[in-house]
Amino acid sequence: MGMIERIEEISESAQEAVASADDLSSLEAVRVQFLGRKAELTGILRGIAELEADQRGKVGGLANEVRQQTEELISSRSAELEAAELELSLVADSIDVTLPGSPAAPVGHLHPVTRTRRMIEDVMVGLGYRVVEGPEVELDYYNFTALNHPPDHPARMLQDTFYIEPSPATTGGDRGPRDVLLRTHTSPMQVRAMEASPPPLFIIVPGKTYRRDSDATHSPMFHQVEGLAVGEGVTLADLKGTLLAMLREIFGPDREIRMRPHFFPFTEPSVEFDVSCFRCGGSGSLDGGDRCGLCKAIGWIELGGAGMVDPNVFSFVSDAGYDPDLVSGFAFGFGIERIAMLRHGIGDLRLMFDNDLRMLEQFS
Ligand code: FA5
Repeated sequence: MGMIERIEEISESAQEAVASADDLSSLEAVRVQFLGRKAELTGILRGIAELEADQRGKVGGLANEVRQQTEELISSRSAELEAAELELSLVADSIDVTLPGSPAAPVGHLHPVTRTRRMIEDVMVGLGYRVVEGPEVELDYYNFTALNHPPDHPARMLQDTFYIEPSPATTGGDRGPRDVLLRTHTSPMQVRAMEASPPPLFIIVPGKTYRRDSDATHSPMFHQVEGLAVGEGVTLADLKGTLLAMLREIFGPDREIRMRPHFFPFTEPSVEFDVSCFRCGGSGSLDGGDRCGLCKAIGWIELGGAGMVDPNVFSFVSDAGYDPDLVSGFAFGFGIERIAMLRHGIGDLRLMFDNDLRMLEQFS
């Protein structure tokens, strides 16, 4: 076979190979095969000089023409394949903007106790009170002694209180086995706050408290909010007005409150305070005449304890400027769970701490 025929054959196979390359990498293989350094056509072109003189022009001309043609074929095929690949990837990556968006990742929400605590804080900050917090691991001195609990007071008993073995490393070895405890109420912060700032003082203290209790309305860990107002001429009437304003914000503008005589070692006089029932409006019976189950037909719901700060308590903070002849004050304390249960109609306090999402998700 002559050179010319061979070049024509190469040309044909190159055309077929280019046409059948169906992606860019097989096209590159075709280019190497027909135009690369070791390709037959490259060899022919390289050997032109050695040909007979009458062959050189024809063979050289044809070989160059075929080479050029093949280059052009490859580059136009390459453009075609690139366009097709782009098209494919556009289709594969396309986003249907008409589809509904993915639902937002579920975010958590606040626990009913936290929501209720924040609501109480908002109301009290609105009345000019400062929110302060104190230690949950407390000294007997603040939890009991400085709050005028005599040494044999029943609240100090092991059955009521969680005592903590004091660690000599943190207490310097000078604390006995009954000196450190989990605070049983938020009242110890009354004394700590008065030690820290002179009167007038208006604070509320939300926080965790601990007692050896467990039933449908009592849990070993629960939350209280303490309130303390000390200044010149503060009276029991101020206490009643403050509680009324707070409870109307929480339970509605038609609520009334009442105070009943009670006893706490650190207030004198002491009261328990009730809010008029917001289900029956205080009448004890519902519209259809049924007995109101929320207040047990009493018309009032008990919320917490309060009273005028006992002068003996001031004597523990006289160095900080609390002179019972010059200042007076009131204090109150109540359970946050109790308020949350009433607001949301939750029947068992323990549900708050079971962490059952079926219950908690109802408050999102
Ligand atoms: C006190 O703790 C006083 N420190 C309140 C006080 C403050 C009086 C300032 C005077 C001046 P009491 O033990 O009654 O009082 O508790 C107050 C409220 O805490 C109760 O009305 C109740 O709502 C809540 N409470 C008490 N024990 C538990 C418990 N185990 N679980 C849930 N809530 C509780």
